[in-house]
Amino acid sequence: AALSALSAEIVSCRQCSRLVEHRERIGETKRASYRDWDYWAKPVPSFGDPSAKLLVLGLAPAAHGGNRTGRVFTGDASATFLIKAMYEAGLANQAVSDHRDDGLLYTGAYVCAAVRCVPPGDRPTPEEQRTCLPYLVREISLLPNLRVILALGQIAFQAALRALAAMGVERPRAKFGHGSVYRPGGCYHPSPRNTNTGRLKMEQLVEALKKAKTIGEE
Ligand code: DU
Repeated sequence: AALSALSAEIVSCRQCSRLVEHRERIGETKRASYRDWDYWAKPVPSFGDPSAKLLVLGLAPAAHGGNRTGRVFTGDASATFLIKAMYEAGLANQAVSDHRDDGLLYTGAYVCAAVRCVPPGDRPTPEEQRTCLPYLVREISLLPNLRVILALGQIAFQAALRALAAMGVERPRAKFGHGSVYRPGGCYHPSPRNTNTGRLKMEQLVEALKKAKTIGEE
């Protein structure tokens, strides 16, 4: 209930005027070409298993991915790649996801993004990242079983470290150490600029997810 109240609050957020304008402009210009769609054009809430041990953290919604569907990592090339890997790693009940009511369920994983609105050029400003961070801190606090955060890309990784620092988790370790509560890990973002260039292969993402899942269960 607290998680869904937080999601509702996130969805109605209008703090970053540049992002509000951008997400709504995309909605206005694209609604015509997605006539059958209820084009989202709002902040995108997180999605997944509230008892998750693993948090998969992306950068921000994509213009015609999450910003269109209303569900994080759904409906674009990055999402297609990630969902397949989630399925292969035993974290998702299906290998494809293209709209927000397609029956997808994550088990043991919760998926969110460091910034909740689509940013111009996929690049949120440092101020936008700072403004959005408290949502991540609160969301992490509402996941009682969380142990591992797998950050997809550098911005997500920084957000994870900052969120943990804000929660008073000192110098979170990348390797297991006595007393560490959360473990942050990184992986290249599954965007076409990494997956089409061979920088991130499907088996590497599946491996990173499986490893994070195993660590969470230790
Ligand atoms: O309605 P709800 O139980 O708050 O779940 C919202 C949304 O989260 C649901 O459409 C599926 C997803 N979800 C999940 O992926 N895995 C779970 O274990 C529970 C919910």
